Amino acid sequence: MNTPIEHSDEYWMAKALRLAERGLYSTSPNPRVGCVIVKDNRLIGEGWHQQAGGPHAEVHALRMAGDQAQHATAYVTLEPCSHFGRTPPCANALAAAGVARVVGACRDPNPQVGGRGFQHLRDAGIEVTESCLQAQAEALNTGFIQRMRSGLPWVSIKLAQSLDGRTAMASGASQWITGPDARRDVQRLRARSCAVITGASSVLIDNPSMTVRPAETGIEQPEHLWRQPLRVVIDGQQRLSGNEKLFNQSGDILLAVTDPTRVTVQRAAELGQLTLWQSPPTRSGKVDLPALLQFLAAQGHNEVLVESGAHLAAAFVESGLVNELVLYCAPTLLGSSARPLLVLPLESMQQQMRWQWQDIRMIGNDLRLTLRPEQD
Ligand code: AOF
Ligand code: ZN
Repeated sequence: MNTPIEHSDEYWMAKALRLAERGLYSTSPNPRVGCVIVKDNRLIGEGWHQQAGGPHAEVHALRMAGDQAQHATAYVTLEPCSHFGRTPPCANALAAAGVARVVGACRDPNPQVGGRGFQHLRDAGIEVTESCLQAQAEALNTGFIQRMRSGLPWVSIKLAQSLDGRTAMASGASQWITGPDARRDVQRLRARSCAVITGASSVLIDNPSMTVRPAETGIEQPEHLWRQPLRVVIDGQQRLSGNEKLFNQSGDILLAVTDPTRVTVQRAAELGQLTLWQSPPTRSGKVDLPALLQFLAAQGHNEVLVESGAHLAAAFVESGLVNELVLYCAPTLLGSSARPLLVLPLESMQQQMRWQWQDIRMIGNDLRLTLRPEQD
């Protein structure tokens, strides 16, 4: 008889990571977390965190394992929590269930946890192994980790360009440069984001709804887990009237303004879905983007997606607070009078802004290029 192969810690952690990924579109402001419980080389429990306020991944997995959890090994993609939040500490639950060993992928950067979860387990006599598939686990929660460490959300800018680097005709017309598959991919980007930011110019030109349309995403998840990202509209000059499409779609809106006494948007305010955010004064008289991002992080927003025109996108890039560019490139030429990708008046080679390729793939008939700022 063949002896079954003893699976490695990485094998089981990879399973836990796949479970965590199921929470990609639903856990915010909480992180995406998965857990499997293994005994005698057999999976006896599994779970993933679905929604803030609901049970953590470990609790689901322990429930499934029942009494078998005694002397078993638990694989968790994030350090088990040690605090009483909306739910009681998972470190206590693992110890109470008699688990013998815990393998963790990464530490919880939440200052309420920050190593105390692992310490609690060790104090309870449980063997703890850390940093198993750490990079993969951290990649799943870049937004949560950054918010906890720096008080800023993870900022992605999505742009769609032609082969010659243009984003719209001189008139502003841009529908459509990329194909339906790329646009579906953008829906998925929105769906995983906590907030989507746009500017008044884009609203006036494109009249977008800025919503997630579940049927268009191709994402399969239970109905109750769907949520809409907060729609943030930067309207420093108060150019919007309130008759634009996005104000008439249900879902929360944050209007970032410089002078709230001049706000004319009434309808959404009457519907109770509009909040005003007044920017602190800046020298340029424009909305203070770093302050806006700090505010969003303080409200629990892990990942924000900027979907705007060439001016606002450039202002975000210049702020130095962009973590990722997601650039959809269509195989079409829009010509030299069409609009540039970013309005960045750079003059010398010393001023160039270099990026690093993170990922390149085809989405339908377009390319999706993902880049991150070059680290010095
Ligand atoms: C875990 N397992 O599955 C998750 C954890 O308000 P609560 O009780 O949901 O706590 C939220 C915090 O718990 C969150 O900020 C993060 O530090 C941790 N999330 N921890 O052990 C999980 N989702
Ligand atoms: Zn927990």
